[in-house]
Amino acid sequence: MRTQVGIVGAGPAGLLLAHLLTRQGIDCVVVEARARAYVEQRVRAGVLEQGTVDLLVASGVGDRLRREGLVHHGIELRFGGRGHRIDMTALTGGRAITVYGQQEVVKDLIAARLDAGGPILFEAADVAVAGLEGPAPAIRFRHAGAPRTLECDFIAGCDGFHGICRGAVPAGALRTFERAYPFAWLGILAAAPPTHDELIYAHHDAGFALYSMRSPEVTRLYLQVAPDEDLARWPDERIWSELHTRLETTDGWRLQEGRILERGVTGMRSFVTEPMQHGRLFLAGDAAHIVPPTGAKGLNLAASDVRYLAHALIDHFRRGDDRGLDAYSARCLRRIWLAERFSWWMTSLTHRFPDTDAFGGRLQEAELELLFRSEAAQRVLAENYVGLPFED
Ligand code: FAS
Ligand code: PHB
Repeated sequence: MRTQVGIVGAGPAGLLLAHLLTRQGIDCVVVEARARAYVEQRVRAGVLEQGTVDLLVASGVGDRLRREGLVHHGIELRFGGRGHRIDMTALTGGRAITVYGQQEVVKDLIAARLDAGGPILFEAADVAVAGLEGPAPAIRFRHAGAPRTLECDFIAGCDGFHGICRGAVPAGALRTFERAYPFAWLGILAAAPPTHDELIYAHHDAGFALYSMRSPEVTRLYLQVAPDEDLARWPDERIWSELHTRLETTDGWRLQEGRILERGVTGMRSFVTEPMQHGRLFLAGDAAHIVPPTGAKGLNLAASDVRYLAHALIDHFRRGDDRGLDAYSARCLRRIWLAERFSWWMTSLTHRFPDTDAFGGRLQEAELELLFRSEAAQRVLAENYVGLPFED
């Protein structure tokens, strides 16, 4: 088989790239290891930056997002039993976030691609890439039991953190930067009507907690737990009692419980690969970088990477202009490091670190107090949270 751009991975990065390229008549094929049903039900992120929403709407896959997405103009920070709202829209000249499940974005992109007759090869096995440094790289895999080779002009590695593309780059050609956190998140989806109409980030002596939602019927909640936490040690009652403890305020706000629909533990790490290109392989999304979810940046960085990559590939195929491809890695990394900094800062601000001493604990509280008092500090948080404008 032959195509212009071979895309490994049908997550948000791979699917959005395929969508943006196909709209401009660039030929591409998506090769995905898992089945469609699995990819469409995987619960992950839920917050879309202004720029991500604008991109999805402008490229014609924003109808359901606009109908069902929950637009939020602020978030709340809680500590010491008190809450403080950050009016993001007022502080950023009108920008906002939209709460819309990642799997809904994936469903919309898969539907749009199949409607457009664009190929997605689900359940591809033994996927490997080759010839990255030559003029005609290839993706090799087994599909429907038969060995297949997809010859490409370029390969987009959108196969996530545990994919094969980053590992296919010769040792020494990439440099990685990493930070692991001494905790994880226990996340639940619950059939409980939201008790609050915006997200709540709570700093508590017992650990961090996050109140989020997916719809008027479903809430999404997270608890800071030990890095190797065993879910079996968290019966429903214990999860709810811990959420009540960490989220409730002295003014009587009370969390509404409901049947737990889904639960999981997610590790926390910061990770960046430099550069994000090797020969004719371009890495995008979690294949190149990971952020702790506290800043709600994971999905949004994947979208901004492929926005730059699509522009660059279109310039290459349309005009033979390779400046975008040559600048791809540096352009993405400037935005990625800003998001890494923000995600690390939000995590440091709101979580309990086992090795924090008494002095460190007071500094954390002072940082939160500053946010309660200083509009300038709130503006920096708001600008980063809704998403910094793209620097094109
Ligand atoms: P993805 O991992 O989404 O997609 C990669 C795709 O490649 C997958 O479909 C995978 O099956 C496929 N693939 C892998 N190996 C392959 C191979 N060898 N061949 C072919 N295909 C292959 N972010 C938040 O902001 N909030 C959250 O609450 C949040 N929760 C998360 C929970 C978890 C468990 C994880 C892992 C991430 C979470 N994130 C969250 C971050 C998340 O949103 C990611 O940033 C986002 O999924 C990145 O999208 P992609 O880069 O497309 O990678
Ligand atoms: C979510 O809704 O899943 C969510 C929201 C904000 C975060 C992380 C996850 O920071």
